[in-house]
Amino acid sequence: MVSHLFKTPRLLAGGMLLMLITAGHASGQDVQVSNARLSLLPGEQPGAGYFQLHNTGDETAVLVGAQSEAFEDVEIHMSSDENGMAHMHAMEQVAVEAGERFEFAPKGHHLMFIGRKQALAEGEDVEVLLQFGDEQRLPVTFEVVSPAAL
Ligand SMILES: [Cu+2]
Repeated sequence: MVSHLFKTPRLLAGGMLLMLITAGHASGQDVQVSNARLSLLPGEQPGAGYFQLHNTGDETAVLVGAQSEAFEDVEIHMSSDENGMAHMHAMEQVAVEAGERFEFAPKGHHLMFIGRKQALAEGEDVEVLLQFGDEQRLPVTFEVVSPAAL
């Protein structure tokens, strides 16, 4: 997490210098997304997007939203289990600290793809634009998968 802040003063100074040099660069460019897949249920039900987000930058990356031409709306959701009942609710944002990885996974955080605008089949690609708090946008290709494949 933030353990690098407590290393020797020399390393700390080096880190601060690095931060000064990279200041002005957007953290959105320092975010890598892998294993992006979109699980589609039949009919009009929304799809769920899962992926791993790796913040390789020096600043906290804050995911604030997403959009896709293939859907009317994309929301950030978090699933939870309350008294044995599965719930999910929308989240304003998800913050990933510098150097951290964050998993959007079944039963946890996910992107909810609402209002499909076009037919999508397993194996097809869906282009999604992830939006970060510093106005950066990161295009990510999600592969459509069956819920059974997760
Ligand atoms: Cu959801």
